[in-house]
Parts: sequence; structure tokens; C-alpha cells
Amino acid sequence: TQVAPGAVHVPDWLDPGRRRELLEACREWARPPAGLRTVRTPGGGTMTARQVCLGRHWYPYGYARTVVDGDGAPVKPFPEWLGELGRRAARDALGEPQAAHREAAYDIALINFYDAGAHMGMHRDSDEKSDAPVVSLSLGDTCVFRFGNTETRTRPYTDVELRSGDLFVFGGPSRLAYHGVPKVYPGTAPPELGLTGRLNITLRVSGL
Ligand code: MD5
Ligand code: FE
Repeated sequence: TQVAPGAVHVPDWLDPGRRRELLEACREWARPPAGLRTVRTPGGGTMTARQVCLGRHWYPYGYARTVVDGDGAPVKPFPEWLGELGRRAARDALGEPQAAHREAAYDIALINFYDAGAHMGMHRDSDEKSDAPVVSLSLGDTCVFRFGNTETRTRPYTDVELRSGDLFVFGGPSRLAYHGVPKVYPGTAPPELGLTGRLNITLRVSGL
């Protein structure tokens, strides 16, 4: 379903085996060193969703090769298979890539863990130097994902429920739209996955 030009939601995209494989991989990546961490914002606050990065470490507002605001360890590598998954996801949602993006390979993953009560405020992702589409994969609890506009953090926006196994791709004019996760519904994860809370994996092209 197209939510806006370039913003495409594909419910239930991940097959069950992939969901288990991704969750298992996320659990490995979450371990120290360079594991799951709480992100501190420049204003002195903390983000409620905790994060682990692959390929490059994201911190407000840039990318680094080590966990500059945490244990200082080198960031875990971005695996080849994850890049292939990203490429296939973008193609399924948007069709053949634009000429400018055909050579661009996914090289960064930001993985967010949402416990009950965690959320993410409205923001834009503008620290990448490529305008290649961002691929988002959700596991566990259902959330409200708020897809906004490129001008303001406020209305107009569209609220979409993202469920375990859903794909969302943000390309073209939607790449720089404001977005956030105002709410996660605790206890809504499919029991067979064995995950408490919500996990979101975004695949990005750094352009570095
Ligand atoms: C999440 N993560 O559910 C979301 C999914 C983040 C983040 O927002 O920055 O880690 S990714 C949503 C996204 C990415 C890039 C562009 C747009 C949305 N967009 O234009 O709406 O944890
Ligand atoms: Fe974002």
C-alpha cells in the first residue's frame, strides 16, 4: 500500500523463517561490546527506544566507526545477507531502483528496541549522504507509526499500524519526511516469535 509518493507499506512481508533468523541475529548484535545502548540527545534527554548499530554508529547527529558515546568499541560489521535482504525489500516495494541507486549498497543498520512505554518523537533522518530508500522491518509488538510531511513535525500526517513481519520502504520524496512512533501496544507480539516488546530494523545507504 502506498501511503505517500515513495512511501510503501507491505504488511506481512517477512516469511516466518526470516523473522526468527532476524530476531536471533538482533539478539547477538545486542550483546556487548558495541551492543544495545541508550541514546542521549543533545538537549540532555534520553531516547526511550534503545539502539544497536551495524556498519556505522549513529549518534545525534552523525555516523562514526566506534561507539563514540558508549563503550568506545568498534561497530559490528554489516553482513552481506542483510544488504541482500534490503535490496530485495526495496525492489518488492518500489520496483527497479533508479539509475542513481543501482550501485548503492545497504551498509548501515539501526536497530531500535521498544519496551512497553517506549516511543520515538517526530524527526527526519538526514544524516545519510545518499537519498537511496530506507528499508524498515518490524518484529514483535504492533505500534502506531506516524508518517508526516517534509515541512513540519505536525499535521498533516498519516497513522499506520506496523505489525510483526511488516516492511515499510521510504524512498523518493518520502525519504526526508518527518516520522515517529507515538505508541507501542504491549503484549501484541505473536507468541510464537518469543519477543517481548517491539524491534525495528532500518537498512540504509550511508553514501560515505
Ligand atoms: C522505527 N525508526 O520504527 C523507525 C522506523 C529511526 C526510525 O525512525 O530513525 O531509527 S524507520 C522510519 C523512517 C526512516 C526513514 C525515513 C522515514 C521513516 N520517512 O521518511 O518517514 O523505529
Ligand atoms: Fe527515523
